[in-house]
Amino acid sequence: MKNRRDFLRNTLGLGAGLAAAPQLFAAPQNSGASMDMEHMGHATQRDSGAIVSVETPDLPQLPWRMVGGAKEFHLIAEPVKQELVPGKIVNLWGYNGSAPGPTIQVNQGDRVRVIVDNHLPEPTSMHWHGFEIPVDMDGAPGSSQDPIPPGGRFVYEFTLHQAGTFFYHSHMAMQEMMGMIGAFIMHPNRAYDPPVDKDFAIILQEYAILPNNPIPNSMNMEFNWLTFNGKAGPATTPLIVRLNDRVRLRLINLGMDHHPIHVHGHTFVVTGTEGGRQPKTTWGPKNTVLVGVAEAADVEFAANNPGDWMIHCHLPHHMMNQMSSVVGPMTRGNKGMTAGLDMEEGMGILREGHATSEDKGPSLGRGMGVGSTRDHTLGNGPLRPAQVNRSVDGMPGMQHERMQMAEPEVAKDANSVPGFPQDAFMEGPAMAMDKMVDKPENYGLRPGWSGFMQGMMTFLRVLPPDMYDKVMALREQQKGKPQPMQGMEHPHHG
Ligand SMILES: [Cu+2]
Repeated sequence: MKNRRDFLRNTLGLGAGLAAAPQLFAAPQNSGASMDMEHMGHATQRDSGAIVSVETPDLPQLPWRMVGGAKEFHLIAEPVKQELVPGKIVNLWGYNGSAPGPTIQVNQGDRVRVIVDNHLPEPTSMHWHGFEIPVDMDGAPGSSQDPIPPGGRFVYEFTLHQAGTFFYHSHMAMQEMMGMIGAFIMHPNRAYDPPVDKDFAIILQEYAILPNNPIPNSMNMEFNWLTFNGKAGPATTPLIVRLNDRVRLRLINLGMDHHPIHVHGHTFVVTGTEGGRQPKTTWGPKNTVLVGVAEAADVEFAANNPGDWMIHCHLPHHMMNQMSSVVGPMTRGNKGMTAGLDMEEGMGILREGHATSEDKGPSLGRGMGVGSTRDHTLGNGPLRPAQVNRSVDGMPGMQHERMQMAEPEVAKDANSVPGFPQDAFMEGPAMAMDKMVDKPENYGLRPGWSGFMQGMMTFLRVLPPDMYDKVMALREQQKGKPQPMQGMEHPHHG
């Protein structure tokens, strides 16, 4: 019973549109009706043995329609505005309004057509990473095809015999660093053994974005914004699973760094790579998997340990937001660095002293972006709520929600300890913004949790049945409603 028909039944649920079922993943049909991929996101039946749809938190699914015997998708390469965390809206390049672009899901054996329109101001080309397809569909600009000019279109079409975690991306190197990638999941003809109840995909990316500049520096190699599916903690949406679910997590990396992704509280096995399913003889216990550049890693585990567990890159600098010494005015004692220093100092490569010292110390600017809009020095001693609220008032788009300020607890003689401060002002209660990132998936988290979530970080929430049902009900209520970030207004419409 591990076949597509079961998948359809589980995806749609009984009575949830059986008439539409043939359009979903299986039989070709020619109506050309648009797909409602929303239905794919919540296969709630736990009939093990079925293939479940892959969820990509914080990213949309790409709908398709059947045209001339092929599943036809439409991708538009274009500049996008991506909100990494509340208030940090940056100019990236992506597909169909987001970076990464929407997730494509198909079945092994499908005939697939992808229409790619280039709405960028320069040529682009789409590469299908790892696909065994004819070379003229490979998207290598200059060798397999002419680049797609601005305003141009290229139609890719191929039959897919592979299965696994794949991705699509621009084959222009700098465009990759502007965000141009998306997940491309090829479901196998039969569910893998053992089958999973929940299947998630997370794309790992990194950007160099200085405070006050909304455009990433794609030439830079010092990355200070690290994202899961285009969001940095605490704006990442947690993975919600029911206690004792079997879970697959598909990690995809396209950037300049390799990321050791660590899952708390559970032991997993690596069941797949960017090349597809790996034989069971290779599965050994792990809790961290190094996802190299251009690689994918599928990991699977039994979510048998209840709690809100972190999933994060373990590179220390990838567990922070806006990690940068170039925070200009954010310094200690009103006498620190000003903006616009030379590169050595500007990049935190100091000739003397240490980067977190009294004189040089970057402060809140390394955190959530609050304060980086200031244009004069601001003491970074234990910050007081009034100071932060004044700072927040100066940020465009902010309404009434505030960061939940609390003074960090430091020892009386803290300043006499060489190296102090390290994390005292960079994470913790002073950085909490629970309300600003409020969403159903965050329901019931420990108050103040958001102060400790930055960079490539999210939660695996292993919930007992009642709590799981509660979160799912909240999520269902929110469906169809506009979902502005609380505490934010969005001036960037139209
Ligand atoms: Cu990392």
